[in-house]
Amino acid sequence: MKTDHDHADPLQPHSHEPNPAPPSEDPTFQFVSVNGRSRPIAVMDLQRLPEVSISDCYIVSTGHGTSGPFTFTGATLLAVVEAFCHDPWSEVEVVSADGFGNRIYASELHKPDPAGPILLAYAMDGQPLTRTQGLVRLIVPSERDDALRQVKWVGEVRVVGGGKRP
Ligand SMILES: Nc1nc2c(c(=O)[nH]1)N[C@H]1C(S)=C(S)[C@@H](COP(=O)(O)O)O[C@H]1N2
Ligand SMILES: [Mo]
Repeated sequence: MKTDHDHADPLQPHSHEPNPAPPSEDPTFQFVSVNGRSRPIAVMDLQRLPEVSISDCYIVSTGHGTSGPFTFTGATLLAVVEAFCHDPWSEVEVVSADGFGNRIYASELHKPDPAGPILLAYAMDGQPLTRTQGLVRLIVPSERDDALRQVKWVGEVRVVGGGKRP
């Protein structure tokens, strides 16, 4: 039987691994714009954008249970894309150095779920995220599917140009 996870997109993985071994100690990630230009973004750059905190976030995993509730703090992914990309765009790929990643559609950013907007979080419960916790982490407040969208150690944010549709 086909399930939601039966597709070829590696950014919508069907297997899930908590992967407790962080690939890097450096929270800086590369922002790749629609035109292919790449620039590094450090936590300090995220902190210049409006600070958003979302309470009652859970990291849901079948493997090791559910943890939380946490309050994650960061910049919204929408604010990051709008600050650093000035071309029309339709999707954002958020990928970790370990290859784990997620695809986010513009519609999800423009019409946030009632659970809260999608964040690039740099703090949890008022403390900077540690290497083990994910340094800069994608937080998708609405996601309850084995934490498949809660990308730790964001290494690259790639903006995909307009024209593509979910
Ligand atoms: N970079 C990266 N992020 C990841 C994963 C991963 O393998 N690599 N696994 C995901 C899965 S399946 C789970 S259950 C959670 C575990 O997060 P935790 O260590 O905060 O509980 O991280 C998610 N984010
Ligand atoms: Mo998971």
